[in-house]
Amino acid sequence: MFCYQCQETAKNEGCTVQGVCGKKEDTANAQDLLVYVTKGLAEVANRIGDDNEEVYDRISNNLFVTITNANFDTDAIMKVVKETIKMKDELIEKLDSKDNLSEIALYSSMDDKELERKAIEVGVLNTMNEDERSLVELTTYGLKGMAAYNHHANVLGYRDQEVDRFIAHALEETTKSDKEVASLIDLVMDTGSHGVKAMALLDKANTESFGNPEITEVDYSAGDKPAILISGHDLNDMKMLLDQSKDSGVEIYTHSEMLPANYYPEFKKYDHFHGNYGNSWWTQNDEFEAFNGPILMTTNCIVPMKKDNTYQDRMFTTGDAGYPGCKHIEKDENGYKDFSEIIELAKSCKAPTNLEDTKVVGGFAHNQVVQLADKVVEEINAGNIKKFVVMAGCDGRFKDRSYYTDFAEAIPKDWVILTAGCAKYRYNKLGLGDINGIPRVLDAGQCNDSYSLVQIALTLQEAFGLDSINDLPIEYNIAWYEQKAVIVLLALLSLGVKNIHLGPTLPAFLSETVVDFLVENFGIAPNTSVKEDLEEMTA
Ligand code: FSO
Ligand code: SF4
Repeated sequence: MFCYQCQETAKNEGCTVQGVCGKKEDTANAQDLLVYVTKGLAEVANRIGDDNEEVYDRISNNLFVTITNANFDTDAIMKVVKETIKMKDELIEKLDSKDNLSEIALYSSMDDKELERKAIEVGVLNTMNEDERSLVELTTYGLKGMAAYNHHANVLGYRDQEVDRFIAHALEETTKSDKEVASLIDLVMDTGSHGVKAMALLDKANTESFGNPEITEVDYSAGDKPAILISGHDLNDMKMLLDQSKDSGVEIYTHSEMLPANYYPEFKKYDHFHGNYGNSWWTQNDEFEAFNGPILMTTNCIVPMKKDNTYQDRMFTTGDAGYPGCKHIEKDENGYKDFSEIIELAKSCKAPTNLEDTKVVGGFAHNQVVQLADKVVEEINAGNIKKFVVMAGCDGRFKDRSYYTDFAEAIPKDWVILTAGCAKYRYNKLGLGDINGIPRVLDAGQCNDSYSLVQIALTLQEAFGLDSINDLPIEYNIAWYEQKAVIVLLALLSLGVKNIHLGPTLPAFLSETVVDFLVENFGIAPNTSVKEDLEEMTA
C-alpha cells in the first residue's frame, strides 16, 4: 500500500505497511481501486453527458468512502467497487462506440482475485512523474472533500449540476497522461473555485432546511437518561434521528463535528436534544466507552477500536461510513433510514457518564455575524479589535497540535479567532473572553462552514470599501488533517486569499515544484513556532 493523503501520514512521507489512521493494507488497496473505477465511471458518464443523477451520486459517494477515517470495511468497499463497475458497464452499452475510451473506462471484472491484483497495480505511485503525481493527487483529494460536501447537500434535495459535472470532468482529467504541469495547476485552481460552489450549495441546503445557525451556549454535561451519541457531519441523519426518537424517552447528544447541530433552530425544537458530549474525533475511544449508549457514526472521523473496547456492539455506521463488525444502517429507496434498532438498544443502556460541566458558545455562521457587522466594524474602528485570525480546519491526535492551543493563548487580547471544523477543540474551552460582547472565539460550525468565514470576510471587505480581501486585518492559520480541509484550502486560494499559514506540516503529497508554486503565487507558509508565526503576523 501507499497512502499519503492525510496530515498524519507516516514520517510525513507515506503509509506503506499500515495506515497511521489504522487503515489496513487490504482496505487501502480497495480504496485505491474504488478511486480508479470511479474515474472510469466518470469518463463514461462524461461521454454520455446526460447529467444522470444516480451516476453523479455514485461518484460523490465513492469518493467520500475513500476519505481518511470514513470507512474501514474492506468487504463493503469491494462491494461498492463491483457496483461501480456494473453501473459503468451498463452505461458503456449506451454508447454508439467504445472507441477512444481509456483503459480505465474499459476495465471490468467481477473476479475477486483479479480485483485484488488490479488494486495493487493502480495505487498512487502508478503516476511516475513526481510533480504530475502531486498535482493529480492534490486535485483528487480536493475532489474527495468536494464530493463529501456535495453529498450532504444532495441528500437534502439540493444539487448544482455545475458541481456534479465538474467532479466527473476533473476525475477524468486526472487520468490523462499527456497533461502538462501548467494545465494540471489550472485543474487544481478550478477544483478550488468549484469547491466554493459546493460549499455554497451545502450552506444553502443546511440553512434552508434547518434555519440559520444562531448564537448558542452548548451544554457538554451528561443528563440522567439513556441516550444516543451522533457523530460525523450529516445533518440529514441528525434530523431523522431526532424525529424518530422524540417520544422514546431517549436523549440525543452530538459528538465532534456534529456539535454545530446545536446551533440550528430546527434541531433546538426537540426537547430530547440534550447537548454535546466529548470533544474532537480522536478522543472518541475513551468518550464512546464512557457514553454507555449507542453511537451513530454518520461520516468520518472513525478511530479504530481498542481490542478490549466495550462499544463495538453499540456503534452503528451509516451513509459512506463503515467499520467491520459494526451494524450499518442503509437508507431505503426514498432516502429514509430506520434508526429504531438504535433507539431500542439505547433504552436498555445506562445514561452517559458525566465527563465535564462545560458550556461553550458557538453559532457564529455568516448570517449571525452579518447581523453583528455594524458592531464589529465599530469595534475595529475604535481600535478594540485589531485583527481576526482564521484558525479553521481539523484537529489531529499528535502532540504537535498543541501549537494551536498555544497560539490561541498567545495572540494579543485584541485579536479575534474565526473558526470552523474540529480544529476548534484545541482552544474553544480556554475561556479567551470577549471584546465588548464579541467573543474572541467565533465558531461558525463544521469544516464546510469555512464558507461562512469567507462570507464574513467579504462582508467586512465591503463594509470597509477595500479592493481586496487581503487588505483586511485577517490572518490565516489553518490546521489540516484530511481531504475536506484540502478543498477548503483550494477554495480559499481560488478566492485569492494570500499568505495562509498551513500546518502542523505541509502535505506530504506536495512536490517541491508544487510547494514553490504555492509559495510564489499565494505566499503559503508552513507553521514554524508560535513566537515566529506571531511575529510575522503582527509585522
Ligand atoms: Fe474534522 Fe474528521 Fe470536519 Fe474532517 S472530524 S477532521 S476536515 O473529518 O471533516 O473537521
Ligand atoms: Fe496514512 Fe493518512 Fe492514508 Fe491513513 S489516510 S493510510 S494515516 S496517509
